[in-house]
Amino acid sequence: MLIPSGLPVPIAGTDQYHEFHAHPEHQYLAGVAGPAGVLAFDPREGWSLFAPEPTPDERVWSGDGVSLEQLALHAGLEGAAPLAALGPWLERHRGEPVALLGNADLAAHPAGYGVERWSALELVIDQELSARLSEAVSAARRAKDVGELQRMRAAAAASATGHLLALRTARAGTSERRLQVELEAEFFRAGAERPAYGSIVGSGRNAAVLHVAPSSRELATGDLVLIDAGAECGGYASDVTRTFPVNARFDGAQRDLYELVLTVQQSAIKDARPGKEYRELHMEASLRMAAGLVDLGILRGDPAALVERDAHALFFPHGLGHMLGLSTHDAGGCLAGRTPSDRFGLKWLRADLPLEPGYVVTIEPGIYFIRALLEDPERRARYRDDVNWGRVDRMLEFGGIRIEDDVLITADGAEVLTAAIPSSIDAIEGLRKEALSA
Ligand SMILES: [Mn+2]
Repeated sequence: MLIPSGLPVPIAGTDQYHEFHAHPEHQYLAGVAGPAGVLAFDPREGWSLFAPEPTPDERVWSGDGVSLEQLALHAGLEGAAPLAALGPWLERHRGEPVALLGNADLAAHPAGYGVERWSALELVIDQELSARLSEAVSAARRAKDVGELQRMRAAAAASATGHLLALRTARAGTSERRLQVELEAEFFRAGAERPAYGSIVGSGRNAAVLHVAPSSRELATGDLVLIDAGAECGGYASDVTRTFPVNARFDGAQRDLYELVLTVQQSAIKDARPGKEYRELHMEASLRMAAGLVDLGILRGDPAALVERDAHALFFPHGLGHMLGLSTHDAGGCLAGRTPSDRFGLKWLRADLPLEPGYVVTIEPGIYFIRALLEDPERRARYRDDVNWGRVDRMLEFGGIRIEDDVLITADGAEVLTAAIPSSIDAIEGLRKEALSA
C-alpha cells in the first residue's frame, strides 16, 4: 500500500509554489504533512515513511526543513527513510499488486517522488483494493479521538476570536476585504496556522453568492454581512458562518428571515444525536424552512408538498452541512454505496450517514435570494404557483443569511464546539451596538 502526500504545485512566473495541502489520508496515517512524502505498508515489513531531504540549493532558499528523525518521531516510527530509498523499496515489490491511497499523483508524476522508472516496476494498481482501503480509512477518520478533538477545539476557539472581532468592529464603509484581513489576522493571533478554507465575506447582495470571495465593496447602512470563515489548528478545520446587520438592529424582513434560519439551525442541533441519519436532519430542516417561508408569505401551499417538489431549494439550495476534520469537507461524508441524489433539493447534500459519537459535522442552513435561480425562466414556470413572485422580485437585492456551527456528536446528543460565537438576535444586536458606539 502506497499513500503519497502529493507534490507541490508551482506558480507560473515565480519560483514559488501554491500553499501545500497534504492529502488528508497521508496526514491522518503518517501524522506528518510535508510535500512529496510517501507512507508505505507491506504486510510482512510493516510501515515505512519516505520523505525528501533538501538539496544544498533548497537549503539556501527554503531552509533545512524537518529532519528524518523528527518526521519519524511524529509518525510514531523507528525511522524515516530519504525519498531515494523509495525506488529500491518499489523494486523489491516489482510486479506485485499495490493499493494506492492518498494523492494519486505518484502514478502520474513518479519522478516528482524520485522514482525514475515507474513503468518498468510493473506494479499493478488494484483499484478495487484501493477503494476498499480508502473507505476503511474514511471510516476510521469519522469519529475523532481525544487528540483530534483538542485541535478542533483550538480551531473553534481561534475562529471565535476572529468572528467576535468582526461582529464588534464592522461598520458602514468597512470593505469586505478589510473584514477578511482583520478576521484572519485574529485567527493567526489566536494560534491558527492558516484559514481552513478561503474566507467568504459577502455584504448586501453579495451575501447571496454562496462562496463569494471578499471584494473591495464597502458595507452600507442597511446591509446584512455574511462571513463564512474558519481557522485551522494542527491541520484540523473549523467552519463557521455568522450573518449580522451593518446597523445596530435587524430590520423587518432581515429579522423574520434570520429568526427562521436560526430556528431551523437550533432544531437540527437539538435533534443531532447518535443513530440519527444526517439526511433526515436535512429533510426535517427543509420542511421547517418551507413551513417558515409559507408563514412569511414567500412560498405558497402545503410545506410537505413544497419540499416534495424542491420548492424550498429555490431559497435553500445547499445541504444542511458536512463532516468536518482534517478537511473542511471531511472524509466519508457519504456512506459507501450511497450516492447523492440528483434532486435539486438534495444534490448538494455532502453528508449521508447515521451519526455516531465522536463525529463532527457542521449544521448550516441558509436562505438566499439568488438571481441565477430566481430569474431562471424554467424555474419560474415550474414553481409558478408555489412562490409569491411579486414579493420575491422586490427582494432580489436582499442577499442571504447562513448560520453555521461545528457540532460534536456525544454519547447522547450533541455539543456545539463553536458556541462561543453568539448567534441569537439579542446577542448579535448587543455586539453591533457596541461596534457602532465605539
Ligand atoms: Mn461549511
